[in-house]
Amino acid sequence: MRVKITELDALIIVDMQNDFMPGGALPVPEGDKIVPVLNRYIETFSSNGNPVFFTRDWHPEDHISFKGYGGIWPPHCVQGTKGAEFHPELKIPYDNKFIISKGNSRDFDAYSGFQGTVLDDLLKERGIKRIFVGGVATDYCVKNTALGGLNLGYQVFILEDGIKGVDLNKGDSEKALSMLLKKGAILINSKDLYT
Ligand code: VGL
Ligand code: ZN
Repeated sequence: MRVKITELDALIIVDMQNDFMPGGALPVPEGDKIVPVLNRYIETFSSNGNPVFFTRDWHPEDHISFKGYGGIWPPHCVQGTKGAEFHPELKIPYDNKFIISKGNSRDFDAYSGFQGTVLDDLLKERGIKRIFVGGVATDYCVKNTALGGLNLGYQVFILEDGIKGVDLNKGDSEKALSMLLKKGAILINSKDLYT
C-alpha cells in the first residue's frame, strides 16, 4: 500500500540509544542495523516539514526497573551517561524535532513514549492525526508506544523496515506486531512512503 505523507503526520523514533545497541547494557540484536533506514525516514519527514519525535529511556541510577531495585533489567539508559545517548549516527534534525524522555522518575517505569510525557499534547497542538513509529524494541517500547497511540485515537503506522526486537521469548516481536495489526495499526515499508 502506497502512503502519501501529509501535514497530519509525525514520525516517532523510539529509544535509539547506545544501551539498546549491540555492546550496550541491554542490547537489541542488530539494533544498529536500522539506523541508516531510520535516517532516511527522518530525512523524508523532516525535509517535508513534518515533526520528528525521538523518545529516550532516561532513568535515574536507582530506577525501579533495575535489578536490585525491584525490576528485571540490568541498569541501562542512566541519565547523562554515554549509554543513554542516541546512537552517534542517528541524524537528529536541527528544526522541528522533539526529545521525549520517559522513565525519568525513580518509582515509575514507562515502556510507552506517551506514559508520563507531553508527547500527546505536542502531537495534538500540531494537529497530528497519524503517527509513524519505528526504533527499538519491537516487543517493548515500540509495541507500547504504538499501542498508546492507538488508544489515544491516532492512526498508527509501524515502520516494517525500521524496527528491531529483543525476543527474550521466541516470537515476542511477531506477537507484538500481530496484536498491533489486530488493533488497527498498519505496517508500512519505506519504499511505499512518498511525499
Ligand atoms: C526498553 C526494556 C527496559 C525499551 C526500556 O525501550 O524497549 N526495554 N526499558
Ligand atoms: Zn528502561
